[in-house]
Amino acid sequence: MSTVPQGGPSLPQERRVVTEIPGPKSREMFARKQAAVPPGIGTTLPVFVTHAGGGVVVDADGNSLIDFGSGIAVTSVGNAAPRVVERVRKQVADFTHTCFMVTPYESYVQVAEKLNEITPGDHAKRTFLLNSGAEAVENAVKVARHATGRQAVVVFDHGYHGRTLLTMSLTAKNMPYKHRFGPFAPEVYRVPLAYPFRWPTGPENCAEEAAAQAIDQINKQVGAENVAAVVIEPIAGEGGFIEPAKGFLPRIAEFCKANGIVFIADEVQTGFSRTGHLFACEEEGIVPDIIVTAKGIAGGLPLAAVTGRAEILDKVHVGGLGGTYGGNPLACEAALGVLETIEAEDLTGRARRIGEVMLPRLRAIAEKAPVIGDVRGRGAMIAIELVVPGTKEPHPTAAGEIARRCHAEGLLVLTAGTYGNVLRFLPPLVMPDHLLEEGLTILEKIIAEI
Ligand code: PLZ
Repeated sequence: MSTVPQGGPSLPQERRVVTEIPGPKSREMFARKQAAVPPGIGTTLPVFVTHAGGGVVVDADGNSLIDFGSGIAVTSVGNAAPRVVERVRKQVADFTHTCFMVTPYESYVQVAEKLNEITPGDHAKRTFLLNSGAEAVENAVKVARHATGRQAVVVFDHGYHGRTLLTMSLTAKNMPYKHRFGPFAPEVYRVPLAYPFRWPTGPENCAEEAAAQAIDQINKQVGAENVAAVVIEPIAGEGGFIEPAKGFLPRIAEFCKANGIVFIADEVQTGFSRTGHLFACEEEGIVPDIIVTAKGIAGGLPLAAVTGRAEILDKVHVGGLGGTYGGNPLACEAALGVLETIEAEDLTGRARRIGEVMLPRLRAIAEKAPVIGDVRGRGAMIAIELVVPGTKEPHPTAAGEIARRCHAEGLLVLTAGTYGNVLRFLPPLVMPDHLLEEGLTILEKIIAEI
């Protein structure tokens, strides 16, 4: 065995805590980070990574952490996944960039063909590629406005769509995303989301009432005939893994269809098997007019896509869409490697299995811990919402404290939520069972302690 730790799946799949976390080497680098990088770029856990793969992240001090974050739902196939590494390695030696708009290359077209094939709906589709989720959401809105000749965009409470001017405007939460960054883009309208745990009249009425309110607000305040697009996450990610009550999404999609509104599904966080379907829209048979993807698409290389009905995307004039790096050849090869891996290793089934392990264990933990108000999610996109016991009052300090203690024990977890009171779990889909179980055991112990 090599003495130098290797990245990717050859990395020992074990939790190993050999220093305090963060250890001395990480602390030294973090001090340099504080001096060189503005504080606006926050840090969830200040350990500096040297290797990662399978279900672990290894830091500069030799600690091996169980990864329940996947770099925010990105490394679903694992870090340094073999098929990704192999393709990218070959590509980086062949050529690194030409700009697809200047002189094209085949891998971009292959990614487009593949996305046209695997996204929901069997209508004629087109795909174009960008660098980030935010850039792709912006482009989807540009296309919808162009195709409809309308301007208004409808978004939802708890929604997150990015940090650029338009996507920040589409995002619901002020702190930290919007605070003092205005003025925001015009013609953005926000309507209620069917949030079962917090719906005033209870979860049973949530879908119907929320949809009725949303549609009423659109009709009254905007006018359906002025709406270019509705943009929605099939499960709100940053907002706290809120799965809209069943029936809500189909009702909104139906309203869009009846009124010539482009239904845009933001599957940046939910896409590529994360929720136990290739795309989360499949759960309720939703066929979006445009689907936006990023994150899990390319194993961490920057890539995002807009895939939609040919008759919508084909309306934009020649040269109206693009960007220097969009669909970079390294990122396209990575995406092809990801798609091969998902198929070969049945990662969609694997995500479902992760949910089947996590949900019952978390529900059992919640029964003994009144600080857990809700356990929810699908596949490998699972969360617990923390509340002041006996109430529904959000408890962000409990979420922060649990996360801090998990980190100290070598379990990397992320927080989320409009109220900052959600712990979210996004393991790589290739995480071995023993690490998943060990992570849950640590979580159980820490929750019992607080
Ligand atoms: N749409 C649904 O989840 C990115 C944000 C991390 P980019 N979510 C992680 C942070 O704090 O900046 C996201 C998303 C959904 C769009 C985006 C934006 O994707 O690739 O970060 O631009």
